[in-house]
Amino acid sequence: MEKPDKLSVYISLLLRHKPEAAGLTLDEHGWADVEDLIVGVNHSGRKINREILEEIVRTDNKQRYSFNENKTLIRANQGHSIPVDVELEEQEPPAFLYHGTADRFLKSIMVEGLKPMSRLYVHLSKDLETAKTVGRRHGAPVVLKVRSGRMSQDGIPFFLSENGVWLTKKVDVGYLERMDI
Ligand code: HQG
Repeated sequence: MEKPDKLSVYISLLLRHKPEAAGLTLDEHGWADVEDLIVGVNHSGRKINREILEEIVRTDNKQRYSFNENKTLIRANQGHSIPVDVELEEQEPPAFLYHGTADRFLKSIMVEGLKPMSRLYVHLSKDLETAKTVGRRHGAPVVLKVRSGRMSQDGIPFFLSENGVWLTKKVDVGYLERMDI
């Protein structure tokens, strides 16, 4: 059996970025049919069944996926590059949030601000440690402190995903400060 973490990466690719790779379609809210997903993943040469899928959803370290109530549909909670509306909840952010990135992006970020790049939103973490881990994915980590409270006062909306990731459309340079980590 393929290790669940590898399968999870593939499921995340399908549900966030490339559903067509397994012959899937997502509806406007990002839902895919569970049966179609199982068939599609098996067609790709990987082995999955409903039990394995439920285990992946239950144990995912970032709680990346949700089923609908009767478990006929599945979607990623956030992180999409394709334009779906996962019915994010707009919420008042804490005074500060954190963004982990790599030092090689810093120069451009300090000119352009944080942009969503290939995704729909800029992803922000509520604590420094999580941000550091996110930054490490890209290289030598750098953490930026985001004045989210001020942004919110300035009328910029924030959303909190099902799995606790803060999202916003962009962050202008004036709201950013590099941290010593
Ligand atoms: C950078 C993972 C140059 C940005 C994580 C980041 C997260 C700029 C990279 C989630 C820029 C995009 C998202 C600018 C932003 N110039 N670089 N103006 N603005 N960037 O992967 O936030 O495991 O799309 O700093 O935990 O790293 O997939 O975004 O370094 O929550 O569930 O462009 O992905 O979650 O990279 O990560 P990404 P991210 P999962």
